Amino acid sequence: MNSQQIGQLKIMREEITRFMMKYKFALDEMETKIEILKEEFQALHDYSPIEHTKSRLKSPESILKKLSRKGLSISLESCEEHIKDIAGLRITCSFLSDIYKVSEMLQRQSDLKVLEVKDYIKNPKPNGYQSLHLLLEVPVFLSDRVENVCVELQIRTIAMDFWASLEHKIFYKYNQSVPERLLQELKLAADTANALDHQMERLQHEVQLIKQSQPEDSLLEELRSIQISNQQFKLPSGLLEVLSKD
Ligand code: 0O2
Repeated sequence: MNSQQIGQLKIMREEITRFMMKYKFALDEMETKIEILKEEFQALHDYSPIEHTKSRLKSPESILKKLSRKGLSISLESCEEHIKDIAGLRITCSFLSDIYKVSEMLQRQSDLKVLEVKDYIKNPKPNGYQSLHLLLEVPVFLSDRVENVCVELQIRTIAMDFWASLEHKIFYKYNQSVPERLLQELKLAADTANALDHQMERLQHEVQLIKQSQPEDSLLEELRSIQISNQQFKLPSGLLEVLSKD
């Protein structure tokens, strides 16, 4: 490689780094938002609808492959315009209804712009794939400008995630040409996962009802303390009397 080519490589590397960084920052912003929702819910409702989150940046190699597969031109502008999952974030929820709760909470945030919603739960893919997909535009405040960056968000239950991870592995193992019998079994497994999600949803409602009819003593004990993150605070005794005087 001659010195001119090395110079060009240096410039290209810097451009790609800048380009990828803004997607990484958009993921950081989203992860903070989700962590806040999670902690707030946990503190106020003693329960979090979010089990865990996972984020990833698409590798330059996968981005290139996707552009070629779609017959698109190879440039950073083309990536930005056509590849919407460079920044990908997956939220795994405990229950089906939590998926829509989390999605609504995020869609209500005024700094986020919803570009697209694909509901593969109401309309599962023919293979049985289920998840709620959102394309969101996130403002990223850089040193000299604000960039609106696209993030693909997938929200699913633990059962949906379990199925999708296995299906993904099987597809890779068979290099996409999966035997018909396996495809049918995968579809059956997706139906089972779906039935499990509905059963868990019903159980969760029952547990909520039991919690509401908790004995007064243990309820009072619970109401006398506040848990914020990993700190627990006891409310001062006599606080209710002091407050009710005002
Ligand atoms: P990876 O490695 O997870 O990133 P697109 O291909 O994104 O331009 P499309 O089809 O409109 O176009 O996207 P869609 O339907 O929103 O789905 C994109 C992502 O959803 C996939 O990303 C997967 O992560 C997931 N997904 C969609 N369908 C399936 C499925 O049938 N099985 C599994 N396991 N995952 C699915 P990538 O880029 O394919 O992969």
